Amino acid sequence: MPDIRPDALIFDVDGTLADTEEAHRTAFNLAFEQLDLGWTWTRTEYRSLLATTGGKERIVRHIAALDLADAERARLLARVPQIHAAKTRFYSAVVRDGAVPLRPGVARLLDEAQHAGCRLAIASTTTAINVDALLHATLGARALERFAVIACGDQVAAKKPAPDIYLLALEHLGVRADRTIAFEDSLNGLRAARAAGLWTVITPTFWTEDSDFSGAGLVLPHLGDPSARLPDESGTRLRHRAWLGFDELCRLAGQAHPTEAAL
Ligand code: XBP
Ligand code: MG
Repeated sequence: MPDIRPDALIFDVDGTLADTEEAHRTAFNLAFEQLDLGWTWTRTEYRSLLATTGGKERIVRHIAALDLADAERARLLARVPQIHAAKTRFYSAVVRDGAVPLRPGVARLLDEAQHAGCRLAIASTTTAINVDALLHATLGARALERFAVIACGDQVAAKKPAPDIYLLALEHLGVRADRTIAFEDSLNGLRAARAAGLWTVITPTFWTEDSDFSGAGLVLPHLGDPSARLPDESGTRLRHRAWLGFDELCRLAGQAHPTEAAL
């Protein structure tokens, strides 16, 4: 099968570019404390809450589960934007200070893809503030210029697992889904990318690893690097390479689309 080069790679942010959810969880709890809400999300609770994409939507789900009088519930629901804005201030400050690194292999694959003339894009549920903070902290002052499209947060009403954010990214890129590859970490993200027609690489984290990723094109613990080599069984899937290189990615994606017309 000839290697057929994708026109673009679309990356999810939280859990894919960087393992950010512990920082999000900490930021939520700092905001709850600052606003005297008396809430604390444990790791176990947060892992369950992550089935709901979107921080505001997650807070709404938490309020819905509380035993409250209607008036109190309505009062809290009216405060969700304020609570989420406080959380975003805590989160973006920590990320901007460099507290959350990119996952193994992300910087390397971004470089390889761009060197091969492949465009890069983002499709994330988190806010633009958070995306900017992470990209600047991890890829430098000109990071945003490397991404042809950054689709994120409330640019779409229907968040993942709906395909909307990926369809928006594809539209703004002006590329076909079958010539584009998605990178995700979660089941919601996989469903969104697959519903948009994209062959998808999954790199789960602690927060998402228990999901059934059937339908993914490739599932790896991470993308790998010379300094963070993949365990052998992953290497087997990559013809015993210890990391996912751009050429190998093209080979595997090309196998998934046997016709020349597609990827
Ligand atoms: C993951 C999400 C986000 C983050 C929290 O986004 O669902 O809601 O958990 O960020 P991604 P916000 O699509 O990048 O995996 O509080 O800004 O929503
Ligand atoms: Mg994610």
